[in-house]
Order: sequence, then structure tokens, then C-alpha cells
Amino acid sequence: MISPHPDYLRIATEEAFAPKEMFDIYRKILAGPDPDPGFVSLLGFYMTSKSDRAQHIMRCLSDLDTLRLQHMDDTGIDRQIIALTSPGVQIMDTDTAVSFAKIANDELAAAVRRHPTRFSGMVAIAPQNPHEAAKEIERGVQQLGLTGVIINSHTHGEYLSDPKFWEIFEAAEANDTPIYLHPNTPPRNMIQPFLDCGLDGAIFGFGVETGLHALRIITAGVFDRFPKLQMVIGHMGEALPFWSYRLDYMHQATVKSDRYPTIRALKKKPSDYLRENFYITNSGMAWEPAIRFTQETLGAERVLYAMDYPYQYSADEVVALDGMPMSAENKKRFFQTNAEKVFKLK
Ligand code: 1DF
Ligand code: MN
Repeated sequence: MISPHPDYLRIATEEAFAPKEMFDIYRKILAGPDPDPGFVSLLGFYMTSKSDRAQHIMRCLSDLDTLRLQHMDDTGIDRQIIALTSPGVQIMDTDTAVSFAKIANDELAAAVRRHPTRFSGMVAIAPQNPHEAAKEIERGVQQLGLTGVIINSHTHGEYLSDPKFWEIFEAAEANDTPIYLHPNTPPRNMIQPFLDCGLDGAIFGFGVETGLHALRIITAGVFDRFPKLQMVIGHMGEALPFWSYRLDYMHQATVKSDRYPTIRALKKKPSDYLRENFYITNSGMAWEPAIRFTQETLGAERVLYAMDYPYQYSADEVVALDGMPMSAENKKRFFQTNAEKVFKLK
């Protein structure tokens, strides 16, 4: 049974939605020439499968009212921070992506206005056009009242470590809003060995791809250039906290031996950026040992709760997390106050 009144609010920070019209665009992409294999594997599945899981997820994704609120009540979630589901607009051509990001953001902002105590929303952007993306961050935060920016990892195989995208980081830093780097399936030139064995999705491919993306952002020196920028990564940091020691050792060894032009000296160790520029959510990982490890290594003020609705929707997980052996102070940080701080909730 969910405890109805714990002494914290439960704020879930990686919760997905999809406007119905987005699936019309997706249908055209899937029917077009040579669609992205990861996109075919992921959305091709959810949009056509007759399985109960897929049909349930499709129903939940497009609802921003009664059904979602009912599911939140049933699992004791006080507030969802909602973001456009992966890959969002990043699979679209540039013009469609730029215009549909605005439509999705308007729709999400309207839902937040209908349910201001239950929903918050993140700004979707089209990295395909970094200048328009920067403008949309400003519009989303300043005019629509959204909080945080959702980026569903790579965009047509390109990574934000490329300086051509850094106007996006500049805008996030200037608007004092975090970027949630959410998974996507591995890109075309990486996915085959994952697809061969059915491991390209949330089971493993997501984490490999997104962990790589976050690490590329660190080693490219993004946080030396934008020291106040804050990023959020899910799934217990896509395993990066567990890698901290080896990343620090090998980064320094690689710099010293002058092995790659792309691995240069940074102001700090890779793990310092994890500790100072990243928040880690436990989306998809309702597992106390991993949560405790991340709190111990990055700090309890850096680790926060996410359910990953509707992909992972389970009252049992909330009960297990409520029951974690953890100080009352850290549990409140985990479920409530860290999210209030990073997403500036009122
Ligand atoms: C799945 C998982 C799909 C996550 C997602 O978006 C997603 C899944 C399309 O299970 O297929 O966001 N997730 O974050 O774990
Ligand atoms: Mn997710």
C-alpha cells in the first residue's frame, strides 16, 4: 500500500508525454525512405504492437488529464515533471522539428496551466537548428513557464559535444534552467550489434548511448566553458557514477601521453563535473544499493526521484523507495527538495 501522507512530496522527474499529432509525423517518417533503425525498433514497435504493454503506454502518453492524474493518485505521485517522449522532434527534418517543438511546448504548457499543482513541464527543442533551439529555450522558460530543457540524446547521430550546438548550452545557462539529457536508441552507425541481440532499447542500448553522450560533453570541455550549466541524467546516471574512478585515472593518463587531439586537459577531473554539474535521477532503477552508492559518491543533494511513467509504472516501486533505509533528511531531498531546487518549483 502506498503511504498517503509521507512527510515529503513525491515529485517524479522523468515522465513522458506525446501529442497525438506527433505520431502522424512519425508514421510518415517510418513509411519514408531508409528510416533510422533505432527509431524503427522503438517507435515502430510501440506504434504497431498489439501487446498490452505497448497499447497501455500509447494510451497514457497522449493523456495530460484524467488518466494521468488517476495513475499519479494510484501511485502517490504528487507532481510529474513531464517531457516530450524520446526521440521527440530530434528524428524529424529540421523545419518540421523546429515548428513541432513549439506546438508540443504550447500543448504541454496548457496542460501545466490546467493542473498547476500536479504538472510541471520541460521545453522540447530541435538541436537541428541551434539558434532556433536557443530561442525556444528562452520562450519556454520566460513565456510558457516551463522548467528545464529535454534533449533526447543524439540528433541524427550528432552529439552536443560538437561546438556547433553550444548556443544551446549558452541559452540554458543564461536562462538558469537545467538540461535533461534523456536516452535515445543508438544511432545508425552504432546500433547493429545491439539490434542483433535485441539490446538496443531501454534494457541496455539507451544507457550505453546516453552515458557516452554525457561523457563526450564532459571531455569536450563544455563545463569549463559553461561552469554554471546544470544537466540531469536518468537511470542512475547511465552508469557514469560507477565509472568515476576509472574515468578520472584514464582521462589523466590519456592527457599526459598526448594520445588524442580530442582528449585535452580539463580544469577538473571528470568526476568533479559529475558532482558539480549533474543531477542524477533513479528513473527505471528503483534499487536502493545503486541509489545509496550515488548519494555517497556524488552527494545526497544530487540524487533525485523519477518513475519514467508510462514506460515503468509500478506502485510496488514507490513502496520500496518509501521504505529505503535512509535518513529522513536524505529521503526528503530524494523525493522532493532536490527536484524543487533544480527545476525551481514553487
Ligand atoms: C522506454 C524506456 C522508452 C524509456 C522510452 O521512451 C523511455 C522503453 C521512448 O522501455 O521502451 O523514455 N526510459 O527512459 O527508460
Ligand atoms: Mn524515460
